Amino acid sequence: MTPTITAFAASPDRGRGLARDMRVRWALEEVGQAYEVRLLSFAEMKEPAHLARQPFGQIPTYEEGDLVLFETGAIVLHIAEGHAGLLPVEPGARARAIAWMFAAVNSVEPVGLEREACFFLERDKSWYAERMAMLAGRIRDRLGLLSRHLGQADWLDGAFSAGDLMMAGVLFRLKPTGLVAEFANLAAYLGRAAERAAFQRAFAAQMAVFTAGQSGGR
Ligand code: GTB
Repeated sequence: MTPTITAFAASPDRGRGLARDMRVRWALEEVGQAYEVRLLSFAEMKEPAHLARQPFGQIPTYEEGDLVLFETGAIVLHIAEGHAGLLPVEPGARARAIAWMFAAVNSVEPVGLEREACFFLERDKSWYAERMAMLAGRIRDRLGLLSRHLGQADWLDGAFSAGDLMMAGVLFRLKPTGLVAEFANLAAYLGRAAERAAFQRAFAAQMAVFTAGQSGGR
């Protein structure tokens, strides 16, 4: 059964691959699973039909027959559990790969989101510059420890896994801050992830939505 995901009809990132449907598209591409996309306007995201899929009125969601899922991490885990290629078979390595998925969204993404919220919502405050510097410091601390763990390895724990997919997804969104580039091994890690053919296909697919929107078609 071909799953359907939801994505922004008009992503504010203008096709830069920063919205979270990118991670789901990438996971589906990694495992070779075709998918369909339901594009939603911001108004449609808050309507009952979408709130039934995603209680917070956000994208992405994932539908496969009767199963409706939200939360990127849960969706990527479901995809990884249903197909070979994104999770190791050995139970210990599999559990560690899942731990890295959680680390991406629980230990690294939140510091980036705090900075983003400050950037978008608190620019008019007298303490803006000071807070931004403090939040950049927090990101730097997290990335420094991640960099220390990665060392000279290609991936976080053995072969590329859903843990790397989620971590690279988080780092990709942090890239415009310039903070990832401060850590050469993390910049190279992200480069390796983005060079993967599946990433490239996912990126092109979300960019095509933006391009179609620009030309008036869909
Ligand atoms: N925890 C949820 C998950 O992981 O699935 C979070 C989902 C989420 O934040 N979705 C965002 C959304 O629907 C899109 S990805 N926002 C609309 C709303 O809340 O009303 C976040 C995002 C949005 C825009 C950019 N951008 O333009 O650069 C980047 C990332």
